Amino acid sequence: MRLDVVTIFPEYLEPLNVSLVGKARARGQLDVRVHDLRAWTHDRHHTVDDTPYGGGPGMVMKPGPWGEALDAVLASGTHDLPEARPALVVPTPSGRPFTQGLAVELAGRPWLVFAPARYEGIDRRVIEEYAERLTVYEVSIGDYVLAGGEAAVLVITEAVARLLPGVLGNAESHRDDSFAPGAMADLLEGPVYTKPPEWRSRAVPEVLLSGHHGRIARWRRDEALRRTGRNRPDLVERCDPGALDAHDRAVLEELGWRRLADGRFGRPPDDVEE
Ligand code: JEW
Repeated sequence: MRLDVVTIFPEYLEPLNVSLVGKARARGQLDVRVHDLRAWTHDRHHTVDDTPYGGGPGMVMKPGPWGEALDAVLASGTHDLPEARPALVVPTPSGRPFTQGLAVELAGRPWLVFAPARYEGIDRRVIEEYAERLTVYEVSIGDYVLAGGEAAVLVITEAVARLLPGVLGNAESHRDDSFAPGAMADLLEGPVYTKPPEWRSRAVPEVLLSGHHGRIARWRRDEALRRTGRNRPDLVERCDPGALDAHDRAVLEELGWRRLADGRFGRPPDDVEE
């Protein structure tokens, strides 16, 4: 897979030299190229921003440098074949949510071009222009406000790179990752432990040392359910009732969840005295 990143902060992408992505690059599994947007400016101050039409606070990234940069990056590859065409990925707080499903989709593409913005974002005409030639993904990595898209590029790149064939070693291979579509009925994962069996007077839960695989599986599932109910009630609410066995239902009811008419579970009302 080929990845290009066009940014005014190339040094922000240094982590792509490290760890999983860095190793995939060293092995030739990933071809990563980082470009300085200011290389496609022509004024003495290498200006990439200007005031917003219509007024308002902040600055907007000018379309000129982005157009020249993206044209140059696109021209540097052979994408005559439609299936080899790059996808343009633009991080923005108003994009579609970045999920494991979208990571899988992006991992299936041969070439991703990232356009992380700064200021108040990029002049809309740039996105419209490239949407006529490429698949454009405007993506949000979460409901919080970053100062620019570079950190989102690092997040998306790591989630995508680990899905590429041969990038993960056997030791860290894909298990039933939470959020992988269909994983464990969409429950969060429970806690994990390793040696020693006692650390600072804290024992590893005895069931995990019991060798009783049935009891271990049940305990892990209970812990996963408890954690999901506490941290992600939205996942419990949309859980397919067919994915829950009688024991699961008992655990949820013990935690105060109520069974609704359709078999799904409803969140107990907050702060209601019983
Ligand atoms: C994010 C890129 C570039 C992604 C996620 N644009 C914009 C914008 C910004 C702040 C508030 C409103 C709009 C700043 N900003 C970015 C923010 C990505 C840029 C400029 C981003 N959160 N924030 N998930």
